[in-house]
Amino acid sequence: MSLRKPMKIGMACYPSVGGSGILATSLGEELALRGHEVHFISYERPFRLPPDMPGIRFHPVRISDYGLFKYPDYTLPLSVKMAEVSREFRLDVIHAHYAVPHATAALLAREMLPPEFQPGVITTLHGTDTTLLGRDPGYRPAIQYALGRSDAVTTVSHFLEKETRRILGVERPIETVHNFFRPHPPRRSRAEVRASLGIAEEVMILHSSNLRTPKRIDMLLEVASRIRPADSFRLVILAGASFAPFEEDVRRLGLAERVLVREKVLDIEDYLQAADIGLYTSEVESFCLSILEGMYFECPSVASCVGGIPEVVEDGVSGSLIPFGDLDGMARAVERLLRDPVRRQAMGSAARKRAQGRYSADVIVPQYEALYDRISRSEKSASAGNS
Ligand code: GMT
Repeated sequence: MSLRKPMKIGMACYPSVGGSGILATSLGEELALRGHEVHFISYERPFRLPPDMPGIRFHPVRISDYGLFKYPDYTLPLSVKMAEVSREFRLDVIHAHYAVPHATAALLAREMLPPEFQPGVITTLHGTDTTLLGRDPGYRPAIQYALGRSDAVTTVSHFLEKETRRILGVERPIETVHNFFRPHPPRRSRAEVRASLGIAEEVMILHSSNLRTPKRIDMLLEVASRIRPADSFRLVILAGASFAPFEEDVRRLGLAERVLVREKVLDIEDYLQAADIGLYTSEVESFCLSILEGMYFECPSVASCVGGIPEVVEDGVSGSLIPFGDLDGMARAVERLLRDPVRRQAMGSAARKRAQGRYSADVIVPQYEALYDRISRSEKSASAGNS
């Protein structure tokens, strides 16, 4: 329970497997545990949101498929739902995770409401909303508008803050609030999980992602094919999307015996505790929540030294960072950890210490609470001034 006054918070996010939705879901859970009322607004229930949790409500956005529309529209029904929920539950703030379309929809929702029902709008940028869509002329002006009009803008790393200023030319204050993780207790033991995967003595290397282009799954498999001895490890891929497009690469690289794939896994903690080394070959990454998740279970990662990853991992202490694209360098870094369980353990415990000290829910969630508090107070005084 938090010492702060309970607030009513609208949480808009993607419900599917992806860092922004996962972070928003964990934040909602944490806020509910601290006594706040959290209203998730999305086209589906976020996949990691526990059912029937006190303090959490889910409001689905219904999308109509009118024959007139070649492409169904989501932004308008989303903003109408946000306005409805704001009015009915008197939301203090709407927290939009990922600029498109959540931040623009939240601003539109606010415009639809009379002053006394208008919530504050906080936008959290997660990554590709800046690094990819921020460069797309079809989205850029809408993102710039949304960032300019939000009451507060946060980014999940200092790297993303700088990129947002550089790519989108934003001059307003941006606050970095890093991602966090609080593991749920695993349901099975490490031995049970490894047995279920058919892993005996081999070292278990874990990769967990939505397999999107920036994750460079081609490079992940290439690195795996260069690790020696080849029979010393198994690579377990927790795939947030279909792995089918990569099956051919697995065969071509002779990895059929080495790679195990599990799609859309919910009990990630089971796998995290069973893993020995994480492997991440991303070309861009604003934070990389999956690395942090592993760190909690004393699993050090070998990762590309890109984006916000150096804010998460201290190279040589809590993991190994290798220049992007140096596939041999990555394979050698994995081999060093494969060969040396003592080093692996030392890095694993440093990783856990760093994760708990800097990126725990207890460190990060109060930063969001303070922000909501600040924004809802300034909103209230602004609407009192208007009436
Ligand atoms: O998949 C998503 O939900 C968003 C995705 C993205 O592409 O923006 O992930 C980002 O958000 C995560 C949570 O904040 C970060 O851990 C990821 O590093 C980040 N991905 C990229 O920057 C590529």
